[in-house]
Amino acid sequence: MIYLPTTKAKVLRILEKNRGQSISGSKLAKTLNISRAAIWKIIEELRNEGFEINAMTNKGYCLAESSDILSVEGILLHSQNPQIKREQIHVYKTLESTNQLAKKMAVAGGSHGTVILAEEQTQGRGRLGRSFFSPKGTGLYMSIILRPEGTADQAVLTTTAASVAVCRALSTTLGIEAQIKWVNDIFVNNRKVSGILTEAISNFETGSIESLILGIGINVSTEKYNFPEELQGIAGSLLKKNSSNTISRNQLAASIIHEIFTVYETINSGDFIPEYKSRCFVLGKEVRVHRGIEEYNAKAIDIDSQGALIIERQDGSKETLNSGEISIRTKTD
Ligand code: BT5
Repeated sequence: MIYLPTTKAKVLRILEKNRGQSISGSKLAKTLNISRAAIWKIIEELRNEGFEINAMTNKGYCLAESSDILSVEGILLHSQNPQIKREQIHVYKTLESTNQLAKKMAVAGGSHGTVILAEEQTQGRGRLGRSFFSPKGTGLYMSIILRPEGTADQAVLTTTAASVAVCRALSTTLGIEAQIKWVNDIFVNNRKVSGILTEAISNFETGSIESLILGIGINVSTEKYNFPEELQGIAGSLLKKNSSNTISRNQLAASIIHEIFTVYETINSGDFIPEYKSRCFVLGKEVRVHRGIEEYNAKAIDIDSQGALIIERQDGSKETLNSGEISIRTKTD
C-alpha cells in the first residue's frame, strides 16, 4: 500500500491544493514546522513515487497540472462527502485485483465503505471468469466493501445502482452522458468505457449476504492502440489524447465514491431505476441471451424494480433475467 506518513501527506495535500501554482520551500517548511531540508527530502520521495513536481528557482515547488497519480490526499481534496474518511481509502500501486483484496479485507472484518484503489491490476476480473484489462496509470480500478442490511441478495440491484452512480459522476465531472448495457457495462460513443463486477460473500450457514464487493473499472485515458487487439473494436476511454479536459483520476474517483455512497442509501427504494432505464440502450432492441450453454434471441423490453431485465422470447413468452450468470449481446456486439 502507498502509505504516506503524516508530514508527507500534509506536503502532498498542500501541493494538491495549489496544483499548477508554485509554493516556496520556506513557506512549506514554516507551515509544517519542519526544516527546508526535510521538505526537499519529502519532495524527492514524492517524485520517486511518480508525482510530477517542478522546482523553480525563487518560486518553489509546483505539482504539475498533468501529474495524475492516485492518492488518498488527492481523492479527499476533491471529495464533497464529509462521510468519507481518510482511514477508509486505500491506494495501491499494483494489485492482482482490487476485488480480490477487498474480499480478503471483508472476510477479515473490513467495514462498510472501505474503498480500495490500484494504479494497475495484473489480474483484473470481469464477470463469469472473464478478465478486465487494467493498465497502469490510465484507468480507475476500485472496489468498495458494502455491508447490506437484511438478507436479500442485492447483488444485481447494487450493480444497477452503481451503474447509475458512475453515469452521474461522468456527467458532473466531464459532462459526458453515458449509456448502460444491462447489466454492468457503461458505454460512451458506442464503446465500453467501464465495467462493474459485484461479488457477494455469503454466510455459509444462514445463506445471508455478509458483504458485497462492488468493483468498478474505468478506462480514463488508455489509448486505442494500448488495448489488446481483441479489445480495440470494443473498448474506449473517457479522455482523448490532447483533450482540453484536464480532470484528474483523483477527482473522478472522489466523484464516483460520492455518487456510489449517495445512491446506495436509496438501494431499497429503487429510486434510481428510472434513470437506469433511461440510460439503458438495450431496451426495445433484439438481444441474444447467453445462459450457461443455452443461447437464444429475444427482445429486451423492460427493467423491473430489482434491476432484472424483462425479455420477450420469440414465442411471445416473457422472462425475467436476474442472474449474474446471464449475459446478453446486441446485434452490434
Ligand atoms: C466487467 O465484466 O466488465 C466487469 C469489470 C470489473 C472490473 C473492476 S476493476 C476493479 C475491480 N477489480 C477487479 O478485479 N474487477 C473489478 P464483463 O461484463 O464480464 O466484461 C468483461 C469483458 O469486457 C471482457 O471479456 C472483454 O471483452 C471486455 N473488456 C476487458 N477489459 C476491458 C476494458 N478495460 N475496457 C473495456 N472492455 C474490456
